[in-house]
Amino acid sequence: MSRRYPPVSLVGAPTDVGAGHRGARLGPEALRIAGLGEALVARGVDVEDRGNLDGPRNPWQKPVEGYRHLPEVVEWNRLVMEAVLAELRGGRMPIMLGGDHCLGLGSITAVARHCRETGKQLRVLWLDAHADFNTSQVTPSGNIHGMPVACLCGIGPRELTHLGGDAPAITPDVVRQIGIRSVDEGEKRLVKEYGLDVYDMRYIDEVGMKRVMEEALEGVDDNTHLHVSFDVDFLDPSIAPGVGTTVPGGPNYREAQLVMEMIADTGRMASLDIVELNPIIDKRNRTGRLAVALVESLFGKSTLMRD
Ligand code: 4U7
Ligand code: MN
Ligand code: MN
Ligand code: MN
Repeated sequence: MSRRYPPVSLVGAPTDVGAGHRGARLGPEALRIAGLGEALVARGVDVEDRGNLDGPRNPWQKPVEGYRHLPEVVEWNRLVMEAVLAELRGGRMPIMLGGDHCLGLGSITAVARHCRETGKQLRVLWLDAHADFNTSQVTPSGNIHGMPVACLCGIGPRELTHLGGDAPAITPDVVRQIGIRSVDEGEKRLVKEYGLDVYDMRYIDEVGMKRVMEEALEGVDDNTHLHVSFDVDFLDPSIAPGVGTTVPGGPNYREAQLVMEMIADTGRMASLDIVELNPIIDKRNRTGRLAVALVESLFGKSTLMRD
């Protein structure tokens, strides 16, 4: 156990307002019950659990003009943005426990602002089966958890693109998307147009996860703030069934573990989202426990040979 980690704050955001299935609101509790806090303490990390943010309930309505629950999504993201920014300014590493992935918008908006304030270079690793780059015009569902990357890059409703004041919060060149295997037709065009750096499953199969991670982490240096946005549906559904939108053909346990270990090796991870865990669909919180095991790897848990 060589590396020292900054103090961590767990920030629960129990909502599924951005999703098409209900249940991701139980994600924070499922992660706690799977022992997330205890696992970090066992790694020698100073952990504060801030409890859960308290946002609007899920009204469970149909989309309006291409967005489902836009006012509620805005409100939850404001809360997340403020909470994450407060932790960063206090010198702590926020771990945002979702909740659905629309919350990545608030979290990364805060991180980007903090990077501007402190002169850090931002790198976002987006681990996901999906590109989350839809807009109201092209979305097949109206679910805003399919839109946060687009909103961060300045495409989307003003309330979301301007969450942190100025837009865009980030430029596409800071993002590396890994594990992608489900991109909608219109979304595909936008991903290409904006030049997102996508390591899809075909590329992972062809060159292997080690090289993918080397490429995705290239240029990360001592002045880099590395943000990891971990959508649990990144993982293959055979090992992680407890998510709302499973897509077959994802990374297996060993590949996922290598991703986390290689991130840990950089020593630069400074904020993390764990999102889309849906214990309602799960079996005995198996997916929550897997997520915790992978977070242990993110915090340097390794075999005897590497310690
Ligand atoms: B997640 C989808 F159509 N693309 O927009 C959409 F396939 O945060 C899924 O990555 C979005 O889990 C999934 O509704 C959002 C769909
Ligand atoms: Mn996602
Ligand atoms: Mn996803
Ligand atoms: Mn999902």
